[in-house]
Amino acid sequence: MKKIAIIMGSASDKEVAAIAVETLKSLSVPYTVRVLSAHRTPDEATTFAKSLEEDGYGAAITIAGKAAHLGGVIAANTTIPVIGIPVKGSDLGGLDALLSTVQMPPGIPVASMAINGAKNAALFAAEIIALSDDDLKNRIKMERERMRLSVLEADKSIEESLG
Ligand code: RP5
Repeated sequence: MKKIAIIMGSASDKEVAAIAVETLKSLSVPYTVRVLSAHRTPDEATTFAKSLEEDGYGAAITIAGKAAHLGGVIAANTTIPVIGIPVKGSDLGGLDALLSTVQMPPGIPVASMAINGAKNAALFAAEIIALSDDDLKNRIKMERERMRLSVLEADKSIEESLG
């Protein structure tokens, strides 16, 4: 199975990365986690991005706050799909990172998730890998079924308590 690369711009993004890791683990998707900064370690980030495809990665998740250029830098150096998670910072609430991630110039796409949207980033990356892996596709479908049943259960208990 292809692997997912999870790249965070700083160790301070660890809590967001942990949610992506937990989601990939629950689907038994192999992953690697790195701290690589577009600004502080640009050479290392570029080198890692350039080797993604030959190292067996099928998608990359980038996690960055503030002037979040990490997704763009990784995407500029690989043709595997890049999914960006803008991180909520203390000053602008993550709007800065959201706009930096989503407003890529035509030609180098980054699929931006919501601010701190680590769960959906991991699910989206897993769906990309699942295009060529039916077992993984079934595990994703089972997870959706579990969600459906939990909403039905919530509906039932709300009816009992407030209905
Ligand atoms: C970004 O700047 C990182 O992704 C992080 O979200 C933010 C702040 O980084 P630190 O100053 O906490 O290292 O590059």
